[in-house]
Amino acid sequence: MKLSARLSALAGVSALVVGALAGAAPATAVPSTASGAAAVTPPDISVANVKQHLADLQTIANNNGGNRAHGRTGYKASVDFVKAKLDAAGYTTTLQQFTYNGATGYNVIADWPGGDPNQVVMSGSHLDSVTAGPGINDNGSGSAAILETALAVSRAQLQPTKHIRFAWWGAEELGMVGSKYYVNNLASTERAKISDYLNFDMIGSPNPGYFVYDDDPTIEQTFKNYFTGLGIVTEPETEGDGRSDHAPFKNAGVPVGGLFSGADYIKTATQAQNWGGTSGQAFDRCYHASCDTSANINDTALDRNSDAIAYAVWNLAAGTTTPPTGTVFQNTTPVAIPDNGPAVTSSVTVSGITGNAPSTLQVGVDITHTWRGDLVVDLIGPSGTVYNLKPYSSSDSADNVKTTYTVNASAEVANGVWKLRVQDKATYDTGTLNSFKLTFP
Ligand code: DTR
Ligand code: ZN
Ligand code: ZN
Repeated sequence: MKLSARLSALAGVSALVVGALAGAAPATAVPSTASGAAAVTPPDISVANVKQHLADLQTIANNNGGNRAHGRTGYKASVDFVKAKLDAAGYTTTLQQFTYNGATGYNVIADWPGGDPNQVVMSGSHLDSVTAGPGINDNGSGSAAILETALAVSRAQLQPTKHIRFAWWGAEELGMVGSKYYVNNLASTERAKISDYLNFDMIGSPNPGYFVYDDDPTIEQTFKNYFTGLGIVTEPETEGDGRSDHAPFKNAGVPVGGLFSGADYIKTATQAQNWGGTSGQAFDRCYHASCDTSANINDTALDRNSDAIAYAVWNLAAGTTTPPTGTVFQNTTPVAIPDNGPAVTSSVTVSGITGNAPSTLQVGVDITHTWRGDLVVDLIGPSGTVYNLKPYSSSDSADNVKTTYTVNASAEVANGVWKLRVQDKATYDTGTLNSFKLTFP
């Protein structure tokens, strides 16, 4: 561990030094600064993060016979992938099972705790592909975008007025089987609580259009406001009304809306003038084909539509971003991570917290690394209990680990020395543990 002069760096921070480990860098505690409700500023959704989810879904298809279709192993792997991320982010998740064509299907339902249970803003995307291919635009794109939006809600620790729910539907490609199952099995009292259902099916088409469903006027206007702000014209979605998972909701009387970047219809000359791309060609020439891979995505469309989703969720749920009300302990001394070498640690000393650690301990990790799959990251509590935050994954070639994990540390006394342990388990890439932060809510 590098123990170089970091005190000068800390001097500029108006933080209280509460603990210094013998022989380790000081940890700082930033006291709570509750300041009331903040303005509703939707976050900019990182298209890089959305694309990483798409790369992961592509890998799942590659490892499971080339698709993620209902009843195939690639579908269940997609479900497990999405659910694990949501669980780690603090969502209450439910796997809803159904049977279709003799195979078990799954919907993933994720509820963000809080908000008025009688007013639910729900966003959904189908997670299944056709059997012909990996289904990255149809519908990895919607699935990845709402996943990243859900993670952004968690990062903001949003305390919305309305309750926020997300859903990933099974077997849409076989006739909206999963979403119909959900709606049919929802008590009418529960159905009546859904004030908005937003659907995202194909939002990164390679020759994109910007289509807004013209169903509920408020939802439609919300999306239009976003695109108007970007100076982008939109058109009402006409490529087959009722051809996706919003249909069962609409039929049950739920206000619906959504975004769509086009499937196998042909882009007109006027549309190409407005949106760029190629007229006389389909919005998605790989629609339902084996070439619907991670190469079949227009990054700009994916980026704009992802931001539009967050804009709509934030505005329709009238969120207020929670000011940081917790107590923060952090260590900002950089620690080099040796290549394929021994584990390194960064420590903070927690004091002044009564009783056990929370079930929602926030563990902020900031690591720069050129191949993060090499890294195993663990939190070690004062008792010595190890909480794995990130496993080794040879295939995850993305850079960096810059995220906040939620850890159930309620079996552990809060006060004491907590460590973040990082080990690089493979050769070629190295990096630095830049900071380690614990937030006690
Ligand atoms: N349901 C689609 C594709 C699709 C076709 N038209 C629309 C309109 C609105 C949303 C989606 C679609 C599929 O999964 O194949
Ligand atoms: Zn689709
Ligand atoms: Zn489809």
